[in-house]
Amino acid sequence: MDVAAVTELNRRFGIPDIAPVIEGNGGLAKVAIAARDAAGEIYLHGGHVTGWQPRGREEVLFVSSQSRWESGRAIRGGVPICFPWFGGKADDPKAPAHGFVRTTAWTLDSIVPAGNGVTVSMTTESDANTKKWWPADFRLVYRATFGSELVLELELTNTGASPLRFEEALHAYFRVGQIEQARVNGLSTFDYVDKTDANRPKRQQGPVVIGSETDRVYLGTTVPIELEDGGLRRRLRIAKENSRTTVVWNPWIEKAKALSDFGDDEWKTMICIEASNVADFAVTLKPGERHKMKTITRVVDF
Ligand code: TA6
Repeated sequence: MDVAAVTELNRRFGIPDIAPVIEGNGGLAKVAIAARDAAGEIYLHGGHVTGWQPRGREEVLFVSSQSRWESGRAIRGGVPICFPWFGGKADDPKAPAHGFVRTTAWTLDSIVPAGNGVTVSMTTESDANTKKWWPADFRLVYRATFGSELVLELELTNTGASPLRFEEALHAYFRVGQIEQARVNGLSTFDYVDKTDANRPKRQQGPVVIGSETDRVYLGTTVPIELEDGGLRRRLRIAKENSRTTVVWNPWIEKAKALSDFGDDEWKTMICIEASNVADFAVTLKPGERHKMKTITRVVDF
């Protein structure tokens, strides 16, 4: 985006000192939040949250040092928005992984104070480009509130005349001190699909610990979960609404090497925990209907 366009966005929407619109990496426009309760940032590219640091705490989100910052490519890290499908598109191997909204420019609608934090709202809608991949008419509104909690709301409206069925995920990358010292509590006894083992169905017993490539879709999960991080000596409490699957991913050694926008050793200091509605838990909306998936993340003492 050119400097004049960023300057104009800042004039229209920026909150001086607390939430200006500035040029971020790759010249992409971002809202840079420096509020009393939190710092953070969100790019118009992909509606992509790339930072959240509650006051008195360390940065919570992971962003790869090798990430690309260009239209048409997803930022590696932060919270990519996966929509309207998750992973590969079942009927089109040429379609972009995780859908098309994480690689397009969203429209900035507002930046408003929210207590001692800030809420940024963005929108993306169906158009001729999206219909090349997916025929539906839709409007997607994303509200990100950066405060003592990170609250992300993804609201879809079916603006068309026929029902639509979609998958969605807030594909959040969290920093950890050392992945072997991390564990995810709250998924015990849930069934999951193990994508590293031919999608075999399995059942979780106890906390999720990471000791190899991990790529799991936990089914029917609606409860809050906790990321316990022995390395950074903190816990993240991740609650959600209107989401019935949770994805847990760490690429481990070989997959990390295979990703050109991910450092070979970065698997050691990240884990993805993704509120989602995927596979059998995809959502169907009638014309005019709305659906809002929400996550609420908070840092609590170790
Ligand atoms: O959420 C886990 C996953 O579906 C993995 O299978 C892996 O592909 C990851 O997403 C990253 O996908 P991306 O398209 O961002 O490289």
